[in-house]
Amino acid sequence: MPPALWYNRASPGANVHHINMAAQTLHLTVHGMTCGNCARTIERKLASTPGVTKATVDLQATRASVEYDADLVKPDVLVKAVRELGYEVAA
Ligand SMILES: [Cu+2]
Repeated sequence: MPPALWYNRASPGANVHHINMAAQTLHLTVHGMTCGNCARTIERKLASTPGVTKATVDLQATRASVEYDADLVKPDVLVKAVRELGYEVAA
């Protein structure tokens, strides 16, 4: 990656709207994923849930990490979102 791009990504102001957020990270163990599409489906679902700033799913580790604003969304909502897709969640 060119240095200029790194600079832009790290530039002050990029995360300004996050400053007052009650940022939390939730780790979930997700069972039932069989391939990368499963992981991506869960990632997309979580990332599109209001209040979620970032969602990453590790298929091999059967683990999901969700960064969210505790003022906007609660962990049980995130768990429910994954269960609605048909996967088992052990929080
Ligand atoms: Cu799959």
